[in-house]
Amino acid sequence: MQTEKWWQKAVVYQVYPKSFQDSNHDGIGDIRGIIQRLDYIKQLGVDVIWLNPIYKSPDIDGGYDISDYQDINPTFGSMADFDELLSKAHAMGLKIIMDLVVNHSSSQHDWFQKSLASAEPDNDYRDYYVWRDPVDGHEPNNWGSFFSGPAWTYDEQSGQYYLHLFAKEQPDLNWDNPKVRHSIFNMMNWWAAKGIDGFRMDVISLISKPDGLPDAPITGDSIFGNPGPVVSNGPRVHQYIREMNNKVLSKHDWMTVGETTGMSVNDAKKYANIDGSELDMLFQFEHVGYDGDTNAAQGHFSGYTPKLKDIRDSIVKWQTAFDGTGWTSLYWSNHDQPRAVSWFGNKAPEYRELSAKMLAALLHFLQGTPYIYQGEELGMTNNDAFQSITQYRDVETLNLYRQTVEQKKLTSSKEMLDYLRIHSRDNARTPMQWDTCSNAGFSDSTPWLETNPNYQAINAKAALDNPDSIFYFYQKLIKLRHQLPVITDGTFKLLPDNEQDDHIFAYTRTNSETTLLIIANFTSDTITRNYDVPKAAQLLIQNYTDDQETTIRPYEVKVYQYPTKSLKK
Ligand code: ISL
Ligand code: CA
Repeated sequence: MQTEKWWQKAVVYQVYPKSFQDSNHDGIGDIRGIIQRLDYIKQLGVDVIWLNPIYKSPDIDGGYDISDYQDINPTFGSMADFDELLSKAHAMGLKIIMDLVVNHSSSQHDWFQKSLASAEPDNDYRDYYVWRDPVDGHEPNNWGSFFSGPAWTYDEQSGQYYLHLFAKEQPDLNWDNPKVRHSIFNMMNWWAAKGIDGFRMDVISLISKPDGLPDAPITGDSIFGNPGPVVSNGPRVHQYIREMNNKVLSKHDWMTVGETTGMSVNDAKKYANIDGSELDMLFQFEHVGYDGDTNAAQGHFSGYTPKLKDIRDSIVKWQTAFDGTGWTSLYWSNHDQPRAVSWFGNKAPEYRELSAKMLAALLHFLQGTPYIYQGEELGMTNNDAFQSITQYRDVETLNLYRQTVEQKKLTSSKEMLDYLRIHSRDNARTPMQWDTCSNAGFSDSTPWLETNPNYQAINAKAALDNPDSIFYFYQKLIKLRHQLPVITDGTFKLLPDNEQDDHIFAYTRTNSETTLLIIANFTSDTITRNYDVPKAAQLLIQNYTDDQETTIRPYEVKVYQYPTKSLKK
């Protein structure tokens, strides 16, 4: 495997600016707040910061509704603040990648406002978006929005509908229009001139809509078709991304990561191919139980809980398929997912730190580029204090609640509230927990979203004061990745007999020099397993203080290192 690109050895730290650090007492995180905390990010040892959207936006969907791609949301600061952040980060050896949200814009974007103005052929901007006539007095097709309700909104003035796969304030851009592509590529090059280090590309697999916009299959008792499978990997998506590569990406030493939902390995390889003609890597969703989530939009709770076998099968599949043929990204959580320790680990006080470290090591010894979502390095959890819908802010959550409870698809709101405490995107968006001051040191005013009350125990200050903290465990993992080539270039192999194991995930990484053996207990059970560890093996990192060899304790993780040619004992 060729591992010469800087991003193949990099670790990324994801900052959700709204919830990271408030610097001006309005209860909302901002760019100056990030500047204040650069030392903390640097101390963790990561190489890159991915910023969720900070552009001008009415903020219907956490900034994923952009009204000006070349301006900063005043709530977050000014362009001068951004320039300062970028130059300070660079001076510290930290790169910054931005979020590129170009499947849709905000309905407040100038392009959409001009598009709305008239349906006459002389309106150049009409065709920037996807407009269709009604069919039999109804929506042009049966697509539902990913955020509940129909994917079409009617415009009285012109008598046409516009498409929005997400909220109605997020109209889909028409990528078939060369002017749209030209405008987007220009905008990207404008950011390149500022010196940013790449882009994370929001739902980039959805940009090419299928010809004729056919109805989508209806599942469950939904009245809408799910456009996901119909719109993903549309007919011209690779043509458009190659054009973007040609006109923008290939000109800069960037890293790019495409967010692509519902992707097979073979589909994914087309985007993240080794020849560099499209993107560097993707976020795919299989291991985070994406499919478990989508049922919720129909008011059905599949009861999906993460099972080791599913997660392991998925990881093995992606590790194996991409070995030598492409590059993947590695993550347990982000701003759309529940907190990793709550979903995959165990947040009970006796297991929280152990399971957070186990998850960290399990992921960080895989091949790919690891992403750490803010607070993951502290073992931050879902917010159990969310007891009422009035405490939530996320548009997906609120729409889902409206659709299921207020429209009486569910008889009680309790079921929904229980579901949201596990799955709502707001779990990941509660303010970063810095210390024991009021509002966790995030802000001295009431935060835009409630702080998780457990900040008294779980916070950055406590972590930095404790040499055994999850924070320092991540710091060590990141150092190891920088030091040991095998973590980047080694071949991944599941141990024989591990495929059906309900408790342990055990794999090796091997290059010509070094082999790493990773043994992780995904459960709270104590297990006996004999892994035939070579005599020459040394423990590289572990989350207990001793090695009981064949006895593997709750959430134990241990990583052995030995020369690849060492004899078995
Ligand atoms: O969040 C989800 C499930 O909880 C997904 O359906 C999510 O909407 C999908 O992964 C796309 O996410 C991205 O685009 C959205 C935005 O709301 C998300 O925050 C973003 O990550 C629309 O721009
Ligand atoms: Ca602020």
